Amino acid sequence: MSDLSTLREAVLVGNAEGAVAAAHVDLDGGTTPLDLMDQGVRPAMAEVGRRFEVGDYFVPELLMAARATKQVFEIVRPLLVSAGAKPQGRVVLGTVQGDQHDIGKNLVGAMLEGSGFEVIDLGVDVAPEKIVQAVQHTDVDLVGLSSLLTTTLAGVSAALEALVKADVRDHVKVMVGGAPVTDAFASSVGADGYAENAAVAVEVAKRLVAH
Ligand code: HCB
Repeated sequence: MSDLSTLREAVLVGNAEGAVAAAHVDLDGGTTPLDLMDQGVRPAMAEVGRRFEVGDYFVPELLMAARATKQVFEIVRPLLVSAGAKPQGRVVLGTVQGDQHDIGKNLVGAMLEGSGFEVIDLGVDVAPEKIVQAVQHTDVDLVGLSSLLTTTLAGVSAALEALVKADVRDHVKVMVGGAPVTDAFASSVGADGYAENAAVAVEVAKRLVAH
């Protein structure tokens, strides 16, 4: 596997063309699609976040890095999905209300699809009622919620509360993830599982639908 430094640097400076070119070189050199995202793109995005936090980067830099990441993901997604296995279950995915971040959710979705899950992606800024409707109207095994902002962690609990209130909480398992989410938070809001990355999300999903 290459050291992915060219890819990381391109993402970091928001050079989409350079990131795509580096991704092709890395994949041709034997890097797996998942390693490309988890060990190349993800650390670069963490550094983008750090620079934003300390005031070196502003929203335009975040957007440029996100654009570079999305273009890399366009190459990676079909590779992850074509790895497909036997049907595992149906998952509803969504980024919670008030939150627009979707790169991590999309990666989780592609990995789940690649592992044989059917994924219904509700998108970003998903209201609790929309999650309830998806569970009521579709035969869903698992709900996967994503939250990237500390301010939208409340959206995770709101979604879980809405499922309880609609009397459908027992019909599905719920997995949660995203940068500010922790195992302790997941337990505190009554989720069934927590995943810190897309590979773990697949393991957690498999475990939860098996019970
Ligand atoms: Co955003 N942003 N952002 N942002 N952003 C973060 C999240 C900060 C941490 C940056 C920082 O300050 N260090 C910060 C949040 C601070 C906080 O709440 N504690 C922040 C902020 C403040 C904001 C705005 C408020 C900025 C502003 O406007 N002033 C604003 C909010 C907009 C909104 O949502 N309402 C904002 C906007 C943006 C964009 C639009 C510019 C862009 C998002 C583009 C997009 O997603 N389409 C953006 C980005 C790119 C980031 C960072 C830099 C990267 C996020 C990312 O894509 N990571 C992020 C910094 C960071 O996270 N370190 C920063 C890469 C993916 C692959 O990792 O962790 O998302 P991931 O997903 C993993 C993992 O968590 C898990 O698996 C994934 C794959 O391995 N997982 C799940 C995720 N979801 C799961 C669900 C499951 O069920 C299971 C597992």
